[in-house]
Amino acid sequence: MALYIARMCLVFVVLLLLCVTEAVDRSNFKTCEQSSFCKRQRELKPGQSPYRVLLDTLELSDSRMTLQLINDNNKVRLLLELYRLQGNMTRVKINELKPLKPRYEVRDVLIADPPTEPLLVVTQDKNGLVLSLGQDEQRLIVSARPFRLDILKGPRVLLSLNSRGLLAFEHLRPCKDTISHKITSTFGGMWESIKSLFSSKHDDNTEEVEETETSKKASDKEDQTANEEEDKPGMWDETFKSHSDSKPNGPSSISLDFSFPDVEHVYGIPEHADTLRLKNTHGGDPYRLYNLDVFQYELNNPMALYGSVPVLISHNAQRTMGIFWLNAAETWVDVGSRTAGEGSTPQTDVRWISETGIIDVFIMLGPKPTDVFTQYASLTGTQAFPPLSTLGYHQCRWNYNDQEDVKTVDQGFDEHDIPYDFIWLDIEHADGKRYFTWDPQKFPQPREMLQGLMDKRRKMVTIVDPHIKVDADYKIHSEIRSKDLYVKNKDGADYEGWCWPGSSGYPDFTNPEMRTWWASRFAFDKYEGSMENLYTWNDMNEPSVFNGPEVTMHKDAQHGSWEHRDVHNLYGLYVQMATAEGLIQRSGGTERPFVLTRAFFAGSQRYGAVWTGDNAAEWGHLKMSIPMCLSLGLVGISFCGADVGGFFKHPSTELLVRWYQAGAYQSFFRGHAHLDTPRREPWLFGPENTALIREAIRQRYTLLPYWYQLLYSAHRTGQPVMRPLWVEYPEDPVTFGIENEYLIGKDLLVHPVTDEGAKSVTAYLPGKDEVWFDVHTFQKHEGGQNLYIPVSMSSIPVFQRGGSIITRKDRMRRSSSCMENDPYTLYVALSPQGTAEGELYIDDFHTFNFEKQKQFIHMLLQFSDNTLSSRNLALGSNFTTEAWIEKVIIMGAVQPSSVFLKTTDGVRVAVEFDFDSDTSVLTLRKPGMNAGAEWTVFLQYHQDTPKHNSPEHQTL
Ligand code: NBV
Repeated sequence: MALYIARMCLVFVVLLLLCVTEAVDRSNFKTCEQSSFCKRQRELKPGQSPYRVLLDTLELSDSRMTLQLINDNNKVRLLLELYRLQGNMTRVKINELKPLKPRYEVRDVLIADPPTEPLLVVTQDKNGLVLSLGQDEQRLIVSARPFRLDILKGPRVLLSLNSRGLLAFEHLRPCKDTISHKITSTFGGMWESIKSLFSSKHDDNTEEVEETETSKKASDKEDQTANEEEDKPGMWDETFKSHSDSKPNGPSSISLDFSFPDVEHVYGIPEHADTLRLKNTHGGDPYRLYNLDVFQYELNNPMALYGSVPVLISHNAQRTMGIFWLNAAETWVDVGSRTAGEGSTPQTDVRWISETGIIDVFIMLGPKPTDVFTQYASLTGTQAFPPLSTLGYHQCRWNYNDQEDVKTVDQGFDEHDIPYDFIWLDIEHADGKRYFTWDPQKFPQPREMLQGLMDKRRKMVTIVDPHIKVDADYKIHSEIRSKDLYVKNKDGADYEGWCWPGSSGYPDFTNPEMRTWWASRFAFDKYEGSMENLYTWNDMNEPSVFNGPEVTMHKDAQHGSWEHRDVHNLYGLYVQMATAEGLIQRSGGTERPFVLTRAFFAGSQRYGAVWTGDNAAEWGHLKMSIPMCLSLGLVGISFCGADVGGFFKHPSTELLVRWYQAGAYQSFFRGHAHLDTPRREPWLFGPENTALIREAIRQRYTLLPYWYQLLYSAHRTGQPVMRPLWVEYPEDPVTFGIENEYLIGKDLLVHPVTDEGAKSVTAYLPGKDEVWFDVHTFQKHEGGQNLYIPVSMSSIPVFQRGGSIITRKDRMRRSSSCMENDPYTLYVALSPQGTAEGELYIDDFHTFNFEKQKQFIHMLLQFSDNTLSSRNLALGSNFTTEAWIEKVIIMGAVQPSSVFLKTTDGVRVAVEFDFDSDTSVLTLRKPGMNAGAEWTVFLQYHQDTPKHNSPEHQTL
C-alpha cells in the first residue's frame, strides 16, 4: 500500500511538472558528454586509425566481397562485407569477425534482401584493391593501411569512408572480475550458460582465424597484445539522474566517418526541431537519434525527438547522394561542412556513432535527388497509400469530452459550412486509460456515435497507446501477461513503468507473436464499439515511460534475447506495424488502414502517417513545421503534419488563422490542442476568422484530387509529396537553403505566411526559363526571381508552375467522401512554350483494389499545339467513374476562335468558352467528358490570329 501511495505521488509530481514547466527541461535528457559511449567515441582524434586491411583474407563471390580488418592497437579483427546493390547503391557491413556473442542486426526494416550486382576486382596490389561499380566509370577503392574506402566517378571522389580514421568498433569482451561477479549474481546461471554457449567456439575473439601466411604473422602478434585495453567509466554500467543502466554486455559502440568532397549541404536524419539544412555540430552536441517523449521541445537544436530515420542526404549542383545507417540503437551524428574559401574546397564530414549493433550502411549514389528517393524506397518501401478521406481535415483535441460533445462539434462544422472528415478522441475516451475500451459514462454508445458520423460520411480516430494498464481485470493486460508477451526487465520479470494508466506493461512488439495478437484485437468483435469508420492513433510509442531514464524504457530491459538498447528506435515502428495490420485484417484484407504514429524509424512510411508531436502555439513552431515535414519527406515519410494551432498554449487568433492556412498545404492536416487550453474549434473566433479558416480548409478540399494523386505517386515511386525546392531545381544553389517555402509535388509552390503581423512575404520563384501563376489571381510571374508579395489576412501565397495541369474539385461539401463523384476542374498553366502536363488518378478511394485488382483510372493530361488531351495510363484496368470534367481553366492562353471536343468514338462537339484578356485566362465551360475517358480538346485559331507561342496553327 505504502509503495502504491508513493508511486501515485510520483505520478502526481510528474503530471504537475508537465503542467507547470514552460520549456523543455534539458536536464531530463542526456548530452553527448553524459552518454558514455558518445563521450568515448567523440574523444577519438581524427587521423589515427588503427585499422588495417588484411588483404590476403579477400574472398570474392559473385556479388559479395569480404575482407578482414585488424585493429593494430588491440588486435581484434573485424569482418568487412561489401556489396554492390542494384540501382546504384553500395552496402558496407562491418561486424566483429568472432564476436563473443551475436550482435544485433536490424530486422523488419528492409522490405527484402536487396538484390545485388556482380562485383569485379579491377586491380589489386599491396596497397589495396579497386573494384568496379559497373555504372558510369564508378569505382570503389579499398585502401589497406590505414583502412579506407573511396567511391569515385572517373577521377572524382564522391565519398570516402574512414578517411578521417574514426572507424571505432568496441568489441564485446568478457567483463573483468568484479563486474563479472555482479552480473553473475544478478543473472544467476544465465551468464555462465551464455558464456559456455560461445566459449566452445569463441574463447577469445582475437583467436584462430583460418590464416594465410601474412595473416598468421599478424595473428601471432595479436595473441600477445589482445585485450590490453583499459576500461573506461561507463563501459560496464552507467548512471543518469536516479537511473542506473547495468550493461551486462559491456561496451559495444561503433562509429564511422564519411566525407563528401565538394558538398556544402546535407539534409535528413529526422526528427529534430531544426533547420532543413543540417548545421555544423562542432562546439555543440551532435544530432541525436533516440526516440524520446520530449516535453515542450525546443526549437533549433539537435536534441532527440519522438522518431528517428538514420538517413542523411548530401547535395550539390552536380550530385545528390544518401547514407542510410541501418542501426536502431541510440545514435549521434556529427556534421561538419566547410564552404569554399581561400585555399580550401567545400567538403562535408559526417560521423555516425551508435551505442551497439553493427555497422550496416547503404550508400545511395544518386546521382539525382529522384534517384536517391528511388534507391531508398527500394530498400525500405514507400509511403502507404492512405484512404482519400484521411487527406481531408481532422478535428482533434485532448479531449472531446463525451458523445454529446462529439455531436455538437460535428454539427458545428455543418452550421458553419466547414468541411471535415475525422473527429478524434484522445486518452480520456477510454475506461481508465484502458485502450480498446470506452468510458461507460462518457461514451456509453460508441456505435451509435460512429453511426451518426457514418450517416454524414464522416469518420473517427481513437487513440490506442502501447502502455497497458496492469490490472488483472483488464483483458488486454491479462492476456498479454498469460501469453508472456510483455517486455521483461533485466531480472526476467515483466517490465513495468508508469504512464497514463498508472503502472503499465509494455507489449514486446518486436515479437511477431505479440504483433499478431495485437492486430487481432482490432477485429470488430474484439474491439467492442468499433466500426469500419473508426481508425487509430498510436501515441507514446517511443516508448514513453514517465519514470524511466529520459522518460523512456530502461536500456537493459529485455526483448527476448535482445536488450532494449539494441532495438529502442524500432519500438514505435513495430507498434504502428501491428496496428496497421490489425486495421487491414479486420476488413478481411480489403480496406486501406490509417494509423497515425508519433514514434517512427526508417520504413515507418509503410504503415501510415506521422505528426511532429507536442509543438506549441508559437510562431516559431508554425515556421518549424515546414522543415520538419520536409526532412521527413526526404527520407520517405510523406504523410506528415504538425498540430494546427500548436498543442501547448493558446494561439492568438492571427496565429491560429495562419496555422490553418499553412496546415491546409501540408500532407496531414489536423487541428489539435492540449487538455488545458481553451476550446478552439474553427468558429470560436468571430465570423471574420471563421470565414478565413473556412476558406483555408476549402482550399485544401478543392486540391484533394492533386494530393491524392501525389500520395499515389509517393506510394508507387517513393518520391516525396512535400519537396524542398532543391529537389526539383537541383542545379540552382539559391534553392539549397530555402525552408520557408516548398513544392507540393513539382507543380505547386507554397510560401505560407508565418510571421506575426506580416504585410508581405518574399517568395523565390525558381526556374530561370519558367513561369509561375498565382493560383488565386492567375497572374503570371517569371521564374528565377524573388517575388515581393503584399499579403492580407486572407492571403495564402500559392503558385502553379507554368507547364502543369492540376486537377481540382471546386464544389464544397461536408466531407471528402461526399465529393467522391463530384466533377473535376482542370487547371492548365501553360509554359512559355505553350505546353502543359499533369495526371489524374481515381479509384474507389479506400480499398486495396487499386493494387490487387488494378481497379483505378490513371490519365495523362497533356497540352501542346493548342490541343488538350487525356490518355489512359492504366492499361488493363476497367475501373469506371461517374465523375466528369466540368471546367477547364487555361492560364497564359490566347483567345481562340472556337473550341471543340473530340471523344474516342469520334464524336465532335463544340465547347463553350470565355476568355479574360486581362488575365489571359481561357475558361472552357462544361466540356462534359468523363474523367476516365480518353478525349481531345482543340483550340482553333483564325489563320491570322497569333496563338500562344505556338509555331503552328490549329485549323480544321
Ligand atoms: O494523449 C494525450 C497527449 C496527446 O494529446 C498528444 O497529441 C501527444 O503527443 N499525449 C501526447 C500525451 C500527453 C502529453 C503532455
